[in-house]
Amino acid sequence: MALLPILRYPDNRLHKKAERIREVTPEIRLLAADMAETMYEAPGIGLAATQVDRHIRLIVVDVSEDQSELLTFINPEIIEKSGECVGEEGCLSVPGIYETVTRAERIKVKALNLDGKEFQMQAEGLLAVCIQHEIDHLQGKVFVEYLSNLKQTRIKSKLAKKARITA
Ligand code: GNR
Ligand code: NI
Repeated sequence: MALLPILRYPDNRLHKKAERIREVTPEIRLLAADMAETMYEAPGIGLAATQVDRHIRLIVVDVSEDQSELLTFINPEIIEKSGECVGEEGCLSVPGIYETVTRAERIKVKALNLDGKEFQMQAEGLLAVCIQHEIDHLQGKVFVEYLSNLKQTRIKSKLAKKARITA
């Protein structure tokens, strides 16, 4: 297993659109395991392949307190959504920034598991928010794009400044 470097906003690679996975190979399973390790180490509650510069439709999520509920979604699709839920979001690719985003409260997702088998799952609350956040990454969308242009500009310069200090 290996820890993978996480892309930091602003980075054009975070806006690439991920490709559908044609076959769940051992390489995909290894990437999913490395992504889970990277997510837990960060620590975060989700990670999309886009964030580790792999532009394929793969996400991992675990919103449990004790890292006991790892979920892997391959080619995830939201097939139903309802309600609204307003909450603070953060992102491992946008460190130190927390902003309010409105999402669907409840979703139904269809995906493949690591055996290449299709499954469906209902989610609500934080799990639903996290899955929507990760699927956005696969579309090349970072949560700050829901904010005003002014806020996006401020976040970009704040992170650029921080990168200059830490580099
Ligand atoms: O760790 C994470 N926390 C989080 C909190 C609120 C809404 C979404 C998230 S996802 C984030 C990890 C991450 O950046 N995934 O892409
Ligand atoms: Ni994120």
